[in-house]
Order: sequence, then structure tokens, then C-alpha cells
Amino acid sequence: MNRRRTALLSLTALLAAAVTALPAAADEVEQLKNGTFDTTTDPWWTTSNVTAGLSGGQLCADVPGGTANRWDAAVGQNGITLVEGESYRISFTANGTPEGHVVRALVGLSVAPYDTWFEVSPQLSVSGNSYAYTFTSPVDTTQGQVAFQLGGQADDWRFCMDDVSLLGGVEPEPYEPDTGPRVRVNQVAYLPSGPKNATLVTDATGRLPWQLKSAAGKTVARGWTVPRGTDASSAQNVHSIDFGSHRGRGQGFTLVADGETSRPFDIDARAYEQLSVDAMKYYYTQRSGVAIRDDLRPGYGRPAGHVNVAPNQGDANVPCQPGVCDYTLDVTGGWYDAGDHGKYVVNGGISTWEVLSTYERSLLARTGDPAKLGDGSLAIPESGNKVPDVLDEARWELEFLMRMQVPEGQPLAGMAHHKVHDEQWTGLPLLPSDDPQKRELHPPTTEATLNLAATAAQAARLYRPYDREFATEALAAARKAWSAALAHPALHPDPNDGTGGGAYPDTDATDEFYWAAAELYLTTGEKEFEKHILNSPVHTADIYGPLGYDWSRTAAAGRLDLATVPSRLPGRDTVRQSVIKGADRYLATLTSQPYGMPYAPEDNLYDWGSNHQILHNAVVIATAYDLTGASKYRDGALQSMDYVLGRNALNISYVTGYGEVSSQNQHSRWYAHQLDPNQPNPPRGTLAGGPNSSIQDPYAQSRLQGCVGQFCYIDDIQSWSTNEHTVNWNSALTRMASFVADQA
Ligand code: 9MR
Repeated sequence: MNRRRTALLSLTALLAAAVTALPAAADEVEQLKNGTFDTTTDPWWTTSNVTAGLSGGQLCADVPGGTANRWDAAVGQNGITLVEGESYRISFTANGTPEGHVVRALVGLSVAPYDTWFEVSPQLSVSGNSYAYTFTSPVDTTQGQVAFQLGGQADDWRFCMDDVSLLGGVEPEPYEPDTGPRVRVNQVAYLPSGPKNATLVTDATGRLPWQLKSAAGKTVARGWTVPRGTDASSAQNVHSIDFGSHRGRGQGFTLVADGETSRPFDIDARAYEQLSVDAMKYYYTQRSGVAIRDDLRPGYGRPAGHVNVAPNQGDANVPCQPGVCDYTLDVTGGWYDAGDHGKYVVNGGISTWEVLSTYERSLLARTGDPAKLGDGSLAIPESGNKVPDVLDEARWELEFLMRMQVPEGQPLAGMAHHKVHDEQWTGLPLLPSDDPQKRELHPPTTEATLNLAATAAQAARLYRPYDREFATEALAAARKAWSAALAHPALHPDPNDGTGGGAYPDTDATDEFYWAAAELYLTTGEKEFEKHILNSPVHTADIYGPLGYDWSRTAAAGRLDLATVPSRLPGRDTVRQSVIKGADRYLATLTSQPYGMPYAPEDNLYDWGSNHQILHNAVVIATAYDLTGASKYRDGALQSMDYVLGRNALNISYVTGYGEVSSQNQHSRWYAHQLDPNQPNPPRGTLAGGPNSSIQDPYAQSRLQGCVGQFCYIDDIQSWSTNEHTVNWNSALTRMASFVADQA
């Protein structure tokens, strides 16, 4: 048990003690019928494969082994009323025979989309235990459900429960994240030659002394903190610490101030070599349409997903949504977008661009080194084929993107379907190969088509030295997509098309046109594309806003490439200056932030995926370094990583497996360790989405109401709006980790 668990447990114990000491409020009301099973099991239901009855005053259920999912065998009660904002205590006793089976107890919606508002998955003993938890309902409903899901386990077993209660009107149990020591550092590593900054949370208003200690406890540097007042992003009183003058390399340093000792960190570049590889390796385990080899990713092997082997309906001949088209397409392959089984051209495009741009930067930047991403670097099935592994990996997605193009002879030929995914949302955990849902193609959109045009055009120049035929095919697909988009410039995705998969809505394709024109121009040098670039309002617009570029704001993808990839574009110097100006703005933001990140969203509203937006603002700063060689940009880009790796209000590294305490329960259907101990956590190098002020998911809503900026995050698998992982977020990490590794 690590320190964090212990602290959490003792906090919970304290709170529980405080709660039991209070007299029961008059309006605590039992919401369940017959939780004591004295004479009957009514009105509890079971799935048809479960036999339940009374046994010694409990409800006991015989559960068959060999079902695929947790919800394939269950006992529950429906018709429960919950009131938004009210707190409830769910409690029960339970035992399981033989020892060690897991029950998933949840409170959620009894009808589709089966939202979960609270859940736990304790491992049961034969002798039995009592369980009690408090949560706050994020909704008003009369269709609530308390369910005990018992399926997804290999052998037959017997589950018994008693004294099941859902008490309304209880005192809320405030959520207190365990934020550990008040000295906040990059828990992974600072570069010996790089900036070294930390943040101290303290009530003190005057400056305080700090010491940097070696692993052996020897003070190797000392200085004074700089009081910074109340930090808007966290509402904490903070000081900043600059220990950049220390350049000695080593492992296990700590920073001490105000009686607190930070989590340990290295002063060494090596961690970034590893991180840039791990962040890129993330993509192999996201692959659809092929078995993931356990010898290449020990612990992560799994059968091929969505290849038309039951229960999958497969991606080999996918029809459109009703009324959208009357053909089917083979859209096997590609990367799963995130923790869901959807595959989206819009998001797939920007992710592929950024993976390819990481490689392209390594070819062009003065500190770049393409060998680091070369053949054999990623341990993927194609390693050893003499093609850089990064290109092999990106090709897995590129070929899928090209399969999403509407074939010749069909209406809208050359356009790309926006996305392919399940007809309905599915539950967790669910391996891709176990997904029984029907898959559907969604209408072609201008945005998807231009994502395809941009990435296929970029691919054409990068793959040419290795595979002329593929490069030619990619360029042809890009040209076809470009022409189709010009003919249909405003076929936008339906913002309400979000059942079974994300909507990825967008109402403006001018930035996608600009980006696609830029890539086509950089590859072909042709006048048509040059003209489009020079005439686009996006070319001279101020595009470096506080939130940074992402899947819906793609102008920067074009601008950064026009600034860095050689071409004869008239006015190219102005383009380069615009990147530098953007970087100056992000540097100013970083300097103003006591936590040192280049991110200060309007009204302190952290956006969905804020971590990758911070990294994207850092990419602009890093690109200014590549353009100018000025050390302030190098330092700013390096410093931006500190936030993601632990120098933040929650004292957490958002990259799995990096730092003493890191995110590990990212929302995922197949890295669902939190729900099923037999499944893994996400692989090392997986970035969590991070604080999201809008807390859109029910779980975050039940825990984080009223959160300030950086605190709107919870490392729980159910929090899909703060804690998912996605291909477009890891690409930001990939690009920045590679940049940092190159600065050693
Ligand atoms: O990352 C996306 C975020 O910017 C949007 O606000 C949100 C709602 O449309 O969707 C996010 O993307 C999710 C997608 O819709 C489905 N796969 C998981 C993605 C990450 O949460």
C-alpha cells in the first residue's frame, strides 16, 4: 500500500467517524424496498441466468461462470427516485463463494444509456463484509436503479447480500483529494541544463527559505521563495521557487520548504528519451482490426477488435446510418479514438498529423534526430522492415482514414465519412473484441474530408523515400478529398449525432481548408494551393488563443507547418513571425502563472482535455525555439512539461507510470483495472485529459461540484470528461516529449 492510499483511507475513516457521530437527520429516507430479505426477495429482479432465493435471511444468487460482461448476470431493484444535489448512503453486507469474486455495486439509470452515478467493485470474502459509501446524485430521476453486477467471471459462484439500503437526505461527504506535500515539483525530471521551477502552497505571505536535497539528504542548493499571492487557477496562496542555478545531475532529489518535502525527482534527461518512446508506443495498443501481441506489450495482448468475428459485428462491411447511403465500406483498422470503440476521421486526422509532425520536426529542426523514431524504436510488428516505426504506426491510421472516403460513382464521392462507431453506447469494461453492437458509418462532412486531405498530403511527402506507391496513393486521395470539399464546403457534422460515439461537432471549416491547403502546397508546391493559402482569412488571423489548437481549431497545424517545412511561399517570413508572436503570448501567460503553465483560459474555465491544450501551447513555444534558437523559448517549452508531470494543484503526474503519483484509472473499456483486477491500467506514457471545469460526466458531477480550475479532475474510470485518454491528447505528449528529449 503506498502513502497515498494510506492517507486516503485514514481520511475516509475520519470522515466516516465524524458522520456516524452526528445524530441522524430527521429527513433521512430509505429509498429501497425490502433490503432485509426477511420473507421474500421481491421486488428485486435478476437476469434470467441467475437463480436467487432466500437463504438464512439473506438474498443468495447462483451465478453462472463464463459470461463476458459484468452486466450479463445481475440482481437489482428499479424505479428508484433520486434528487439532484442530494446525498445518499448506499450500504450492504455481502459475501461470495468461492473466495475472491468481485461484485460491481452501482446506482445508475435503469434504461439506456445506463448512466452510472456511483459504483464500487469490492472483492468479496466467504465470511462476508459490510460496505457503506456516500455519494451525491447529479440528476433528478424516477428511473434509478441499484444493481449488483455479477457476470464476467470464469467460474460458477454464489453471491449473498443483506441489509441493502439506500438512504436519502444524508450529510454530503465532501471530496478531499489527497494532494500530498505542499511543495509541487515535476515528479519525473528536470533537464540539467534546463529551467527548474516549483510551486509551494502555503499560508505564509513573506518569503521562505528552501533547500534542494540530494537523495542522500545533503543540501546541494538553497534560496528564497517568491510569494505570488492567490493563484486564480487553484484558489491557493502560493510561492514560486526557482532552483535553475543548480545543474548537477542525479536521481531522487527533493525540495524542502515551509517544513514540507516534495516528492522525489531526477535532474537528468534520460526519462524523456523513455517518455517520448512510451508516448508513441501508446498507438499500437489503440489499434483496431489486429490482435495486439503480448510479446510486444506484456500484459496488453488482446484479440483483434471489430474484425467480423462474433460477438463483433465487425468493420469489414459497415453500412451507413439509415438513409445516409446504400453501400457498405470496409473500414477495418485504424486506432480506437479513446476509451470507446469509435473511430473518428476528424480526431484521427489531427492525431495523425501530430504524430507525423513529431517525425517531420525530427528531420527539420536543428535539435531533431530522426534515428530516435527509426526502425525498431517502438517494438511494433513492423519493426525491422527498414521503415521508421513512427511511419509504420501512423500508416495504420492513414489507411483507415483513406477507407473512410466515399467511393467513386457514389453521391459525395471523395468526401470522407465523419466517423464509424457503435449504434449505442456500451458499458465498461468491454474488450473491443467483445463489443456486440452494430457499427454504422455517419454522414460525410467537410471537416472529415479536409482532415483526410491534410494528413494524406503530408503523408505523401514523408513516405515517399520509403514507399513511392503508398505516397502516390495518399496524394491522390488527398487531391480527391480537396476537390470534394471544395464542391461541398459546408457539410458540417450534426452536433446532436452523439449516441454510441462522440459528435465531434464543428460549424466552420475555414481552418480545415487552410490546413489542408497548407499540406497540399508543402507537398506539391502547386499554385492552386498557394492561392488558397494566401487568400484565406485564416492565413493572417490571430489564431493563438488561450485554449490552443485542437481537433476543431486546426489553423495552427497549417501555420506551424508553413513556418517550418521548407517552401517558396511568398511572405513566409511573416508566417514565421506569427508563430513567434504566438509563442511570446504563451510565454507571457506562463510567466504570469505561479504553476508555470502556458494556459490561462478565459474565466478560468479549464476545457475538456486541458492537459493537451497546455502541451499544444507549449508546442507553439517549442516551434519558436526551432525557428529562432532563442533560449527563452526552449526554457518555456521545457517548463510547460513540469505542470503535466506533477507541478500542479493536485500534485499528480497526468502521465501514467511517470512520477511517484500518476493518473492510472483513465476512462477506458479495456484498460479497466479499476473495475476488474484482471485487466491492466493504461500503458506507461498514457496522458489523462485533465481538469475540465464543465465536469460533464455524472461521476465528476457527484464529486467535484464547485471545483476551481485545476481541481476539476478526478482519477476515476467513470470520469470520462476529466479522465479519458485519446489519440489526439497523446499526440501532444508525443510531440513535446520528443522535443524535450532532443534538448538534452
Ligand atoms: O475531446 C473531445 C472534446 O473536445 C469535446 O468537447 C467532447 C464532446 O464532444 O468530446 C471529446 O471527445 C470524445 C469523443 O467525443 C468520443 N471519444 C472520446 C473523446 C474524448 O473524451
